[in-house]
Amino acid sequence: MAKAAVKRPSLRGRFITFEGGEGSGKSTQIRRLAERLDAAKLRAIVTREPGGSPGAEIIRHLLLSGMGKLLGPDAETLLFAAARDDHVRTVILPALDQGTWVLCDRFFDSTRVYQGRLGQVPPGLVSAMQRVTIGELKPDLTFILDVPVEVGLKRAAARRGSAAPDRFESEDIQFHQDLREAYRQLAAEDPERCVLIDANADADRVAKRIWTALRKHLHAAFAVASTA
Ligand code: Z5A
Repeated sequence: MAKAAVKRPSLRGRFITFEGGEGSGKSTQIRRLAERLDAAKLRAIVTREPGGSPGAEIIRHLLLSGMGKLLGPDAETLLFAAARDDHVRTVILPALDQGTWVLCDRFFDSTRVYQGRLGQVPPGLVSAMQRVTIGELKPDLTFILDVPVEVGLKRAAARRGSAAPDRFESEDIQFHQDLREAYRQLAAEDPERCVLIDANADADRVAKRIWTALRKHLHAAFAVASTA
């Protein structure tokens, strides 16, 4: 007798992005999550934007040096888009298609927040870039790490030591406050995909919050897929 078909979530890898302001702890938490997935025998890669592929890393260098800023906000946005296009085509999509999880430090939400909401690049340009670079690709889950501005800047300054601040680290305090607010708004507008994580705690505690949220989200996604 034929078995009743059980619908399962597809074998495509999961796409998880991390967002947040300066020094919010994204890189630290991505590493922690990758270790946990590894212990759970799930294949995952860690990548970042801007960058993540050889071509995009060259553009990253230009952007963080401040070269993009000199060209003006629209051209700088195009540079972020060019880097993303290469990264998505050569790294993210092939990995997801092979069933590998992709953990990405920043993605399209950074363009929406930094260039769109704060940089005042016209929404039409931001959405056109989204269509061209990522099409239908959307993260399955986005963690937005939230810390008070002073805490994030203090952490970033301690890590930087005597090195010069980069293009974004050099922005004034008001910029960083607006940034935090824009991310909190984003989380409120898209609660199915975005989880706001209180990241003003020690790294172990933040990692626990992320793991709990991930399990909850996956449980919900599995339940939806098996009743669809
Ligand atoms: N950008 C954009 O404008 N548009 C776009 O489309 C994209 C990006 C994709 C890339 O910067 C810049 O590009 C970014 C936005 C812009 N601008 N900024 N700023 P980046 O890649 O060089 O840096 P970042 O993404 O901002 O991350 P970060 O500054 O490296 O910080 P982080 O990854 O969030 O934090 P971390 O490295 O994990 O931690 C920072 C320090 O704090 C470090 O010493 C840790 O050991 C410490 N830390 C971490 N967690 C904790 C806790 N819980 N307690 C205490 N200390 C901690």
